Amino acid sequence: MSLVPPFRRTSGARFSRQKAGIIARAMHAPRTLAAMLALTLAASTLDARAHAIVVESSPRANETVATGTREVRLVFNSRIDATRSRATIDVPGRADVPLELVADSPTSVRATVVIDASGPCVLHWQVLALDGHITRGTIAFTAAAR
Ligand SMILES: [Cu+2]
Repeated sequence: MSLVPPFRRTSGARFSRQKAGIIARAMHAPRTLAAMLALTLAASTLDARAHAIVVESSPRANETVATGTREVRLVFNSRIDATRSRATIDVPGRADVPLELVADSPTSVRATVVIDASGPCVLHWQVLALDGHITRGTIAFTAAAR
């Protein structure tokens, strides 16, 4: 210990402080980026969860159902305000038929529709999620006389 010249110790200590500083700086940027990315992902996940997205429907997209009186049901991934949600349906011969939505559960609504003829149908839905965001979408299906 006493044999090591003082300048050697000093320069050695300086070198390692410098080296440590470079490593710390080099690691700081990726850590910050990773943290920001993690926050962004967390925020977008929360946001996606808060928005109402259809997770189950009847009819299902591209399904073929029998003509007649059918029940339409939409299940969402989050709670919705059924009173501020709307749906219309295009059925063969009639377009934009308003549906009377009934709250089925805090996350689902249902309605009854009469489909008189065979052909393509499109259900248009618009719901208000409890986070205040409105989402909308369509579900296309086919009606066939049996
Ligand atoms: Cu939302």
